[in-house]
Amino acid sequence: MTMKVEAITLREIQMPLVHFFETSFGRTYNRRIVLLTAHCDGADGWGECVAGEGPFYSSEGTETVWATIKNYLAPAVLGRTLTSARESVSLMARVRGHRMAKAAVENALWDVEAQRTRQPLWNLLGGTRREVACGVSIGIQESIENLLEQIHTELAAGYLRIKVKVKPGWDLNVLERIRSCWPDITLSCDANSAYSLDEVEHLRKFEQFNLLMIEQPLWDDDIYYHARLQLELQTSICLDESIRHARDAAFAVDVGACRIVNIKVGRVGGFTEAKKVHDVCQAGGVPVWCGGMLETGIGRAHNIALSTLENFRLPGDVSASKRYWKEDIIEPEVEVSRHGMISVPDAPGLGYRVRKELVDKLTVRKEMIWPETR
Ligand code: OSB
Ligand code: MG
Repeated sequence: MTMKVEAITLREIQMPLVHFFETSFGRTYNRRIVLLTAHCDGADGWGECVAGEGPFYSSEGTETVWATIKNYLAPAVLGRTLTSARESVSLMARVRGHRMAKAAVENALWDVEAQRTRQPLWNLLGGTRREVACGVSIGIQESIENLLEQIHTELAAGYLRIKVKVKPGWDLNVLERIRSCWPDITLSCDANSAYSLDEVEHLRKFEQFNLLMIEQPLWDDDIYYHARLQLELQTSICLDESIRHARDAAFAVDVGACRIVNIKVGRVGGFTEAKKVHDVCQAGGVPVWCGGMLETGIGRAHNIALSTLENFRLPGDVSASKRYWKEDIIEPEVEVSRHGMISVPDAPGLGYRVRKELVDKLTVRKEMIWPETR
């Protein structure tokens, strides 16, 4: 199998969220998402860039991703004939950082490779699970009552783990109320770096709520101080932002900075690196789960495929399309069973059909990029 990267289409689509999503770094109502199509000998592969609108979760945002793909990443792969999607990694390696932009390109090529070799993406990635376990991530709300109502709805829908966003002022009071309603549910929290090391005594108070984990309590670029904090806490720390690649994962596992890792394929720069992070964690006895970035169905399909790997042992943040979108851009939409599971599709490639007419309707800019004529 070979695939020649003949052209790449970049698009920005805009989609309003069904409900705003608030974290310790800000609130989002409308997503501005960069989608990418790799055109290779008659096969079209889809990638979704998971960068946020602005550089708040990470340094990337809709605008930087567009410019980086257009000016550097697309030219690095266009006109090349590849024997696997993995080969695109070394072609793009000259560009430092910009991992979410790289992942959009690489992951579209994995879709092409899966289609061309007539297998579902999960199988090409080396997955084994036929269904994946789902949790939900619930943002900061206008009131605790609103939050409790949402948790009630998600538990009734069957989700297996509730994660709530926390920040100073929206933490102990919130966890207290949740636990008084539901003493036994699997519960975790995500601080998105809202605390610092002088708040160890405050973080110690989280222990009473019997959390599955505390996600990214400290700085987004830190591993060492998380190790210091983990020594002080019984509750497992999970790292998200801090893990940019497999070396970070190896460091974090070695120094005991976390006992759980959140893998986001965009954050680590694509499927090739995500698989390495998975393997490093597995070898170190650290279970992983798949994070989410408010993706459309395309990113969601990629996340589902990744979650079939063996060491994805905990429920992920990958949940049903309808929690985010009035109408998703894939068919069928992602649905979650009464038991909180997504069944993994078997069709070649993504396993879902991209609704191109709807994508066109949502597109606010589009550019097709061709190989530079030399
Ligand atoms: O930290 O996991 C995070 C959303 C945007 C940015 C960062 C995060 C999140 C989520 C939402 O938690 C996960 C999802 O439902 O897609
Ligand atoms: Mg997180």
